[in-house]
Amino acid sequence: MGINTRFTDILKFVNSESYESIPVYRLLSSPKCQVSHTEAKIDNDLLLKMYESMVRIRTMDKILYESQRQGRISFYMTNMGEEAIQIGSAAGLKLEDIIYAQYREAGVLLWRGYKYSQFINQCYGNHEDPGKGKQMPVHYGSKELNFVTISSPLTTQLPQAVGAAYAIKRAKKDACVVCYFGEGAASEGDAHAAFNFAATLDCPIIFLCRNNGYAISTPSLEQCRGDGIAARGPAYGINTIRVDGNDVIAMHHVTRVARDFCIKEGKPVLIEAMSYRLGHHSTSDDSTTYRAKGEIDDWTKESPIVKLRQYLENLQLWDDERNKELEASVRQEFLREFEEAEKKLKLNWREAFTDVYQDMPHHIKKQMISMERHLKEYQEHYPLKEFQAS
Ligand SMILES: Cc1ncc(C[n+]2csc(CCOP(=O)(O)OP(=O)(O)O)c2C)c(N)n1
Ligand SMILES: [Mg+2]
Repeated sequence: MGINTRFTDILKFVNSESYESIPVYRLLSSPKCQVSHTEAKIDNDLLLKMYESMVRIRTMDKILYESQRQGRISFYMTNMGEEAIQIGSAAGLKLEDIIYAQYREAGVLLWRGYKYSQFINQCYGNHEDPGKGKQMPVHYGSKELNFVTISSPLTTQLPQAVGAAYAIKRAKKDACVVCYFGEGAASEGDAHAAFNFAATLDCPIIFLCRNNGYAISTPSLEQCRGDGIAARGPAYGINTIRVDGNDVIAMHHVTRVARDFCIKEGKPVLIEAMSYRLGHHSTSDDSTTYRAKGEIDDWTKESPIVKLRQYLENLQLWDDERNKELEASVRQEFLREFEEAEKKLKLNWREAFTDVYQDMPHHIKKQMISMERHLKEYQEHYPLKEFQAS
């Protein structure tokens, strides 16, 4: 079996209560907000960059969320409350590490250098969107930034990420794969396959579970029994840690140590980052129908931006004045990009028929020709000016 076998004549079932619950690694202790471990300390410039990035994500979320509400884009998903998971982990990685994300990890892309204009172009599906408007908003991807394009079906990224990690190992690269997923996605069968392949094939991958309390309307308490997602790690033979996902310093430190372990030992790590989804699941959801407002208010006080700001103020690195300036300048910058992107044309409508097959099959050609005729006849009913002419 590969484990030390011991025999007993005591008949006893083992369950999650037989073990102590896995503790949550935390450095920024509230309300004093002080880092208790020197080894994890981050220099001030990096701390300020992390804070600024978290504010940038929050600003983008607010504006793109509102733009969906105004009917300018079809859909949006916010990252609110989970900025520390994204920024802390991203800062603990190197660009050559390959990211497989779910959909609520825009901060990781931002940290890697994805521009506001690129986020907006994708959400608007204009002619500068590399996905040519064929994906839903927030399904970002970037080859240059080693960020594999998001796909909607949950958990597909996990086995794929393990395959990529195996390839990295065979190529003897000094890098790892980082695979983000929600605690809800962990209930899919693909999660089991991924954990087991990663463990048995010794793949350098960090499984980073964002436990934000909900999978749409299903609270994590109903999602699984036992000691959460982290408890599964040791059962697969994977080094595991649970961390306070609202503590950006702990997130950063854990990710750095996990990365070193993955690459040095050529083995996987599972991180369960505990946090809270402050926003609705998506713009198609109204979370007030299944959770109390008081719960959201309590978590807002514990949110990672608030915690990091308190810490920076304790260090006298931050104050109200600087905060106002940052918020205003980031908002202005975003709105400038936003106005530009709104003017950009969408691709020619014929693009809707391409890129599914390498050679367009006869039945799709027929559909395209009939669309052409239809648009000629009824052009006044369509906003053709918003599309490239050919
Ligand atoms: C295979 C599959 N089943 C169901 C869905 C619908 N769905 C989209 S997101 C979601 C909840 C996922 O929750 P979680 O993994 O916790 O991520 P979170 O949204 O909380 O970040 C569900 C059920 C889907 N996209 N794919
Ligand atoms: Mg969730």
